[in-house]
Amino acid sequence: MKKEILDRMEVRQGDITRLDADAIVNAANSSLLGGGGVDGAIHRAAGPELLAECRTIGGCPTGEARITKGYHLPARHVIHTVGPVYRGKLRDSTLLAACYENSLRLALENHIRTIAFPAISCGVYGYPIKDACRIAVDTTARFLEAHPLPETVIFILFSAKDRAVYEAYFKTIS
Ligand code: AR6
Repeated sequence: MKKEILDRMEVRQGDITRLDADAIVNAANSSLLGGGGVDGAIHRAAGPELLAECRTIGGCPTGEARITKGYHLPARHVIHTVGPVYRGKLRDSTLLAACYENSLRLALENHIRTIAFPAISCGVYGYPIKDACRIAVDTTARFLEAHPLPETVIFILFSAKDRAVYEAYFKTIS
């Protein structure tokens, strides 16, 4: 993969709610009214104003994305996307790729320079991390090839194990 594209992607380990980025991505459910995992953590850190704005949106289908403000988060915006529940079908990968593509498109439209993604669908929704990582990175790389924004995409993994999966994949494509 081209160095200019690789240089626009970063892997980190940590808590996405602490990240000072133009936008962080939330692995939401289709109600957009909160839940557990990273969704619960984002709502807790952003405060009740985030839920109030989400209520005005009226939900989001799987694979699509919606943008809100970040309220009390260090991040200025939250891009909420709904990953697929993993069932081992081809359609799961199409929907997961759509989450990345649609989130990046919203970022571009909103002039976002730095965006951070958690491992969408890799918690409660059961997507295997290795497969999800490939989809996340390949979809993002294709988008970055075609667009000047976002300038930087951070993949932020909660566990050391998941970070190692991303780092190993980047080694294979560098
Ligand atoms: N920062 C970064 N990553 C995190 C954080 C955090 N603070 N907390 C968890 N993760 P999940 P899903 C990782 O279950 O599989 C919710 O209830 C976590 O280790 O949050 O897309 C929603 O409302 C995992 O790798 O999201 C939906 O109902 C990844 O984030 C449902 O869960 C995603 O795990 C969505 O399930």
